[in-house]
Amino acid sequence: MVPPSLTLDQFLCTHKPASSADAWSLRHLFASIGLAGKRLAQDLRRAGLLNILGTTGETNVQGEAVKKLDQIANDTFVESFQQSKVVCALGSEEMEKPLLMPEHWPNGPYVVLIDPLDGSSNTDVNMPLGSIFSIMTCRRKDQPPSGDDLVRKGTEQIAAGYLCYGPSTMLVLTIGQGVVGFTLEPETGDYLLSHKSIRIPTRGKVYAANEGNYLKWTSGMKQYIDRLKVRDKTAGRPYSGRYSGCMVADIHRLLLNGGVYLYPGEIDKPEGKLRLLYEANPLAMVVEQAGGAASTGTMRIMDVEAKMLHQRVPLIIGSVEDVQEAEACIQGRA
Ligand code: AFP
Repeated sequence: MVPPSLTLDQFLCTHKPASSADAWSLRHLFASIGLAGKRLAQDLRRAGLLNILGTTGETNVQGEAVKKLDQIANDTFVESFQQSKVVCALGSEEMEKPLLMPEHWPNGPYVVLIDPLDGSSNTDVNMPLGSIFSIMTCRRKDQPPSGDDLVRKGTEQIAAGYLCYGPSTMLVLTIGQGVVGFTLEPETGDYLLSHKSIRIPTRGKVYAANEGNYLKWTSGMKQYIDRLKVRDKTAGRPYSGRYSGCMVADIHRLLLNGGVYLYPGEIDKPEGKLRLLYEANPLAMVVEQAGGAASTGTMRIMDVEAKMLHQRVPLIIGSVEDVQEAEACIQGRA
């Protein structure tokens, strides 16, 4: 008889985080992330029936039209973290300013950054979506959190991960001891351990990039993408293009099969589109913990100095050899 899979909570009871984080409060934090994910997955499954497609008519701090589901996702996570009482500061793609909860401090030591709904352009067309989270602890033990507690290097993360809303809902996470994946069992509402130790292959056969931006790219970036299309049996080329509009779904594919996702800087916009603190840093921690790499094209993502809550950064992420090759082209060394 197949032994039953561990639940998320059982896993966190039996696996100590690499950091000194308190296991009880970390379980509580992940339970609140899991709960928000379940509620969101339920809404997404019935979105077309609930009048929650389309936009709210507002524009967010990124200058993007806010989708109703963006707002619902943000509210769902905020509510879950407030109920958990273990989060004392929260930053979100959908909130211009951080949400400080000093009433939860010091017993609630966690500082969390989220992209509540990744891939918003997919909401109304029933395509994959995701939620991304980055977890740190309050820097100072002697004073309640401030906004600065959120704006820190990726190397200060103690845990990170994402929810992927695809044919099944998955929660993929790291607590600094490798990467694991849980699949949501809709019947019982449990997250069950389905991927015990995710290791990304050192090289892949797939690339994910919005080639509609090709003419805006630097010559090094163009050279790299052109190279992936040239037949070369030994290097397993040409690579296949797979770009879903949802970075979480694209990176989930790479984690399991290898390859590279690229949202590079552009000649007129060298910082690119993606946000450092709640998109690039958490996915970089997950991919590195799985044996992969994450770069700006010239430096490691998690070493990037954090200066602003909604700071943007170019992102090249995936299999080590693919990222190194992209860096070599971008830096004119290839
Ligand atoms: P949204 O969540 O604002 O749709 O952005 C999604 C995303 O951050 C990432 O998930 C996609 O890979 C990328 O941006 C899509 O951007 P383009 O539409 O410019 O290709």
